Amino acid sequence: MSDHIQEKKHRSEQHEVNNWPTYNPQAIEPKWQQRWEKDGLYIAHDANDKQKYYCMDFFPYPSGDGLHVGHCRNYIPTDVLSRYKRMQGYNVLHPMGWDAFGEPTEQFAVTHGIQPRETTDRNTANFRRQMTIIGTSYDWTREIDSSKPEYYRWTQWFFLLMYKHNLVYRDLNWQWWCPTCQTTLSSHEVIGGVCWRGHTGITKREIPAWYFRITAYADELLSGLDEIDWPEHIKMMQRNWIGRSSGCEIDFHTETGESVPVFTTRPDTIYGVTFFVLAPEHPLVHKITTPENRLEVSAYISEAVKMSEIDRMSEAREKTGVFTGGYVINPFNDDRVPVWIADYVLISYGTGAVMGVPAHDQRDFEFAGKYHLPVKVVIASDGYKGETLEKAYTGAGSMVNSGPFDGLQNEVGIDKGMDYLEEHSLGRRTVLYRMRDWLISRQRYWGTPIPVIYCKDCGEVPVPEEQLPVLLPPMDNFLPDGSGLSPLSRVPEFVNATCPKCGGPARRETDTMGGFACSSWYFLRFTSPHYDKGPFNPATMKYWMPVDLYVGGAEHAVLHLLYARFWTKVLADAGLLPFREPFTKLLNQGQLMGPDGHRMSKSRGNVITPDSMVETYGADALRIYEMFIAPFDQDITWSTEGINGARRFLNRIWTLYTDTYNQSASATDVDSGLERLLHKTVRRVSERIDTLRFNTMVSILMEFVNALAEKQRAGTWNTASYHYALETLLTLIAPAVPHIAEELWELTGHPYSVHQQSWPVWEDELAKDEIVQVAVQVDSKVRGVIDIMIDTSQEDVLEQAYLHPRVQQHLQGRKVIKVFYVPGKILNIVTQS
Ligand code: ANZ
Ligand code: ZN
Repeated sequence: MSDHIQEKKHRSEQHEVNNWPTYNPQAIEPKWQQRWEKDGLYIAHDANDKQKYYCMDFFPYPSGDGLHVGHCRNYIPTDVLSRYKRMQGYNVLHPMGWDAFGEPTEQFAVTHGIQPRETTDRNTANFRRQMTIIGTSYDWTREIDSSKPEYYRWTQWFFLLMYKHNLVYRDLNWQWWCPTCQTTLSSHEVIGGVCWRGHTGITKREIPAWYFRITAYADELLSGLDEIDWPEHIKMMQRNWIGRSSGCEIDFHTETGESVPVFTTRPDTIYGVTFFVLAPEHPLVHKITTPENRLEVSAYISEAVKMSEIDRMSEAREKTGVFTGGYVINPFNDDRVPVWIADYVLISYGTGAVMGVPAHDQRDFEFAGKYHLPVKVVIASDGYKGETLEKAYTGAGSMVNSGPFDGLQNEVGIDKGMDYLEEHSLGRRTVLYRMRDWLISRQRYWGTPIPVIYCKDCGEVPVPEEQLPVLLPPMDNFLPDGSGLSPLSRVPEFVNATCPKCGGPARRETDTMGGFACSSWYFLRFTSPHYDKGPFNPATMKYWMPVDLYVGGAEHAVLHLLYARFWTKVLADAGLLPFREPFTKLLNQGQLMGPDGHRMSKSRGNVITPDSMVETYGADALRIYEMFIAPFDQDITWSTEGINGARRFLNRIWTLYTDTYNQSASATDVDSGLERLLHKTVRRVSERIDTLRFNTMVSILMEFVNALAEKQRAGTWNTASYHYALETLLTLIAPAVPHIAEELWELTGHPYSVHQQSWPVWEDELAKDEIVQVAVQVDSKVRGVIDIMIDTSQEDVLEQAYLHPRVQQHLQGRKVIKVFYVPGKILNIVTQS
């Protein structure tokens, strides 16, 4: 410790001597930010001869609360990558915009009693300011706002395009309805029985609404997943969401000869059918129900329709149902099978009817158990001797009690059964999807008006392209009034229109599109944000697209990320795009929790803003800290203690230059050890950025800085190699800590700007190294693992260990009394017990 103080004293004396300024991020950061903006340093130029790199963050809702440091975990690393790519000679497109339409923005306006236009402008300005003070290098000349007419005009244009291709339609249907939002929701927005905004009490309403026919692309949305570099869990969620199921329909018949098909994936179990179940909403229910069962059946139906599908599908819930009194005939063996209704059968899936096979389907097994229906085993496992089943047997086995199929392996029987069906016209092979069409209508004000007109004589007429945009009219009171109609229906000047076909009086559609329509194509708009002859300029689109790296939160796995893929495929089929997947590589950043370990939120009072961190520690410290605390995709808890360490690291860089730079510029000696270290460091930093491992990028920089400081202490610094290393260091840190790098670049007499320098290259021969992982223990328990170079000193290993958040956490409030280091293996920090 006392060494430390002495060193500090020594340095402060030095810079009095040198008259070198002290490190003052609050002064230098805004200065450089303004300069970069003024010089247009980050403007992306279309179609030049450089290779392009399109690096995009999810565009945010410009919420009124502004950004917290959690959001920066997305923006900082992509900024580092963009800066690095620019230095490598790429033409980088790194844009930002605002997902401004939609319920969140509108809700904020309601709460604060301000017009959404005004709150949107205010909030986006604040977001932009916050993004600027953390040193991001967005090309602000390409800023887009999905709620501006010059943008939503094209969202409407795409709607018309889909209309032309029969990919959008209007339908009267039972819809999810959120009584709090007072709007219909797409089934994609109903998660775990609550609306995506977190409201409970959602119900169903019969309402006409507009749908995008996303199911037409189900197969390609599945197969396309194999071509893209996305996190496996996101792909899995999309696969499950699409839910492809291949099976067959088997036609059962009522005793009066009406056909009632069922969907099944298991035709091999057809001889095990002992009952038949219709969804309560099935149209045949009324016909088949006998008079004596009618009362009970009606009572059951009225309860069942109130329940959400999620609840109805829940495996844990006790199965219930009622007998209709009717029967159907099994086409394979002419068995007479009783027909029940039960809420575990959904009307929206398959045919809304199920053949009950209690021996081999667990839901059917529970149902049969409850209502004393027979269980007939038709698939026998090895060694099965006719025992009573404890639960459904769902495994493989040989077919028994199955007429001509007896003795077949059941997997073979599935296929044979389907062949038999088709040969005897008893049914057909089919493929089903869980995914439904995408409901786009919202009965809310703050969204893109749906460009359709209704005429008494001509019916539904799309607004002609030349009449776009259909402008959202200003409204004083834009709240829903409980009628279930969009607030726009209260604006006569909006509603009353002229029929584009016959010129007669007509009525405008008053629903708006949900916000996910706006975000389904915005990545295309960034390639020519001011273009007005189409949604995008085909030439610049071709140059920039597809997006090379797309980074955002995992919560959009099946909403935005599926819709954007769908639009891309539609546009490709319309001949507008030469590719079919918009985002080549996708990454989800980890979440940054508040200091209390919870998600940051205003209501919890655990929000840390970039503003306060920049004010206290500087943007560069914030950047370094956010990258260092954890791997990019890992959740982690904020610690203000940690950002102190980041700030000290920057001080250390600063003093490297304070103490030695230019004191002997003419040195010619070569320090071959240092040269090797430099080449290694360049290689390792490059590799880390390439693979988005920003946390270890920082530790490598720290090691290098320590090595240089060590030379300083030892007095072995005055070599040509050392001076060269100091110069190179500034280019190496420029992407991560752009301000301090620029300031030191200038102070050391280099021409502006460090960000326009080429990224340093390494020589393979010099850059060989060996990285080892050291387990860090606190009182002999492993609390973390850090990557270090084999020859790192104990002191440096310890320093890195202290920066590890879990280690930090376990050292909190404890006094370190001893440290043991087994080089390259284990570091044990012993505290006072
Ligand atoms: C008979 C059977 C026997 C079934 C057996 C399964 C096992 P996936 O794979 O998810 O597509 N099913 C069909 N339509 C349904 C509906 N509308 N509501 C609830 N369940 C429905 O599931 C297909 C299986 O789900 C179908 O195959 C059917 O039950 C049931 F040993 O038919 B099975
Ligand atoms: Zn008309």
